[in-house]
Order: sequence, then structure tokens, then C-alpha cells
Amino acid sequence: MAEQTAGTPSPTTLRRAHFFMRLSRAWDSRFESMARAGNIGRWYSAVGNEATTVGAALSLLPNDALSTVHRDLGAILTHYLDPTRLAPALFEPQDRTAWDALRPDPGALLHRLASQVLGRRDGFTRGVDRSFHYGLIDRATGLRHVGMISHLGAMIPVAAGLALANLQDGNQNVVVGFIGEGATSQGDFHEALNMAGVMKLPLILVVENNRYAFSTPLHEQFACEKLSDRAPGYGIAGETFDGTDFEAVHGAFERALARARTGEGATLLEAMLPRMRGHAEGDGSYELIAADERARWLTHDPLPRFEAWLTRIGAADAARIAAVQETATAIIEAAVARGLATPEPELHEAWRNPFAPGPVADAFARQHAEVTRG
Ligand SMILES: Cc1ncc(C[n+]2csc(CCOP(=O)(O)OP(=O)(O)O)c2C)c(N)n1
Ligand SMILES: [Mg+2]
Repeated sequence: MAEQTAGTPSPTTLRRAHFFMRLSRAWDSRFESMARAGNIGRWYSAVGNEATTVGAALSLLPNDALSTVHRDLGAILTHYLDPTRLAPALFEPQDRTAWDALRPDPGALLHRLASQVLGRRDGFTRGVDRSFHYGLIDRATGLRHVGMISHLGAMIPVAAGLALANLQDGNQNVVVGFIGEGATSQGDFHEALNMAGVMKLPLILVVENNRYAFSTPLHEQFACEKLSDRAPGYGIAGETFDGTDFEAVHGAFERALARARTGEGATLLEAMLPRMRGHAEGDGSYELIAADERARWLTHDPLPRFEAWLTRIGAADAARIAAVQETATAIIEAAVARGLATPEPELHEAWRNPFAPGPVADAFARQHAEVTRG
């Protein structure tokens, strides 16, 4: 192994990052081909975002909270799964963290996630929907994941509220919230970051700036040069970085996490990302971008860039890179095949009470029973 430069993430971090970036990409490839073949109705591809989403989630500790939107599969996989049990041949004994021992069986969790996005009975919402609109909160395993609300910007005050709860509990946990740049013109963005500044909340808001909201380009969305320029106005820290450069992502998160955990408060991180896909596969938004611009962004893929860098610093060779790619593809193929073989729910099974236990939930359940009986 060649010398690593100062500040380079540890070999364990690099092995985990590589595996999860490839796992996320393999998942997208599989779902994109199903969307193209008409086997699933819609898919929101995270291609191009992997260095940012995986880099962010890798830095989290048990019971730090993650709030995601539609392009954050890499963060979800990294937050949930113990890679040393999922792909033991790819890891060294020292790669297993104390949190890995707490995390649930990764195969079972992957099956639930695949079932979720395939609308199957074993999904988190038991097949009610086929999306990332669900949450998974389990303090015993350290998993705190709050899934998305569709309304742009609505997740930012939720993430700020989670951070406030940490402050009130007196713990050292932080919240990492993701949002597209299309959400930053909403009032919720301003209100939540203002509150985060005043209350010094342990919040890191990551704006995934992929330069388009659907097909609306940046200059039609806002007039400031960088979104992170807004941070001083709220009295918080802000950074803009190349979100396809894992080393830059890792450094930005280390700094933001250190601030959040030591009471210095919130950070607005702006990850500049390539527009490598449309808003959703097949919605026509990609084709509205000029062909030469699309071609240019396709050359900004974070995965070959990361693998070339791993090779340059001596952290991986061609055989290792091929093994990670093949293993990730095989794991996803198996998870999707098992998901597809899982039944869709019967109507009465898909139903779930959206209210917390209590009189409102009881009334809702009675009403549902009447409707089901017809
Ligand atoms: C309040 C609100 N207005 C409009 C929409 C419709 N809408 C859904 S996604 C989207 C664009 C989101 O842009 P961005 O966050 O940059 O996501 P990207 O297209 O890059 O995936 C819009 C306008 C919405 N969901 N909520
Ligand atoms: Mg966008």
C-alpha cells in the first residue's frame, strides 16, 4: 500500500465508502432497467449523488438522525446496513465497528427496503406505497431515519425539530438532513435555518445542488451566487464543495460534525452535483436539458473518479474494484429477486393506521373496518 496523504479517510472508511457507493449504483441500475421495461411505474435515480450521500451517512454515530428525500438511497443503505455481515469477503476484521454489532441482520433489512420500493407485503409500510415515504426509528439499534414528505422544504423544520430534541435531551447526537436545491426557495428553509442559528441546533443541512429543479435551472431559482452564502445571514456555518469528490465531502462533514457535537451549532452544506438523470425516470425532465450539457455532466460521475483515486493512493487495485462491483451487483440482484417473489398485500393487509394509539386511532380503525366490510 502506498503512503496516504494527511487527512485521507481511514482504510476502513474507504472500504465502506466504496462498497456502499457501488451498492447504491447497482440498486439504481437494476431499478432503472425495470422502469425502462415498464415493470415499475417510476424511479428516482440517485446516480451522481453517491459520494455525497454515502460520505454523509458514513460519519454518523448510533442515534444520530438521518432525514432523507428522493435521491438519498446511498445514505439509507449506509445508515442501515452492516457491510461486514452483508459482504464478509470484502472486509477486514478491524472494519467491523461497535455499531455493526447493534445493527439488525443486514439481509433482512435489505429485504424490507427492497419490498418497500417494490410495494410488497414485507416493506416498511406493508405495501401501502412504493416509495421512500416511510421512517425507521429504533433506538436499540441506533437507527433513526425519518423519511420524506413530498412538499418541498417541509423536511427542513422536521430535521431542525429532531436537532432541538437532541439539545433538550442533552445528548451529543446530531441530525443530517438532505434536501434538493429546489426546496431552498421555500419559506420552510428560511424559518428552520433561522431557528437553527438562534438555538445553535446540532443540525447539518445538506443541499444536493444538481442544478435543476425538475427542468428549472439555477438562475431561475435564486439570484445568489452560492446557496452557502446564505449561511452567515442565519448566523450558521456554510460550505460549498464538489459533491462528486469523496475526499471533499468527507472533510466538509468532519468539520460540520465537529461543530454540531461541540455546541457550535448548525451548518449549511451545499454539495455541487452533476445532473446525470431526470427528476424521475421517464418524466421528460431530462430531455429538456440541452444534449451537450447532458453529455458534459455524464463525465462527472463520482464512482469512476473515486475508484481512480483509490487506485492512485494505493487503497485498491483492479481486482479489488472488480470484486466490489461484482459483489454489489450480486447482492442487489438477489434482494430484488426476493422482493419480486414477495406477494403484494391484500387490500386489508396494506391498510395501516396513520395515527398514534389513542381515541383518534381507534375511531379511524372503526371507520376503516366499516368501509372494508362495505
Ligand atoms: C411545495 C411544493 N411545490 C412544488 C412541488 C412539485 N415538485 C416536486 S419535485 C420538484 C422539483 C424539486 O427540485 P429539486 O429539489 O432540485 O429536486 P430534483 O429535481 O433535482 O430531483 C417540484 C417543483 C412540491 N413537491 N412541493
Ligand atoms: Mg435539483
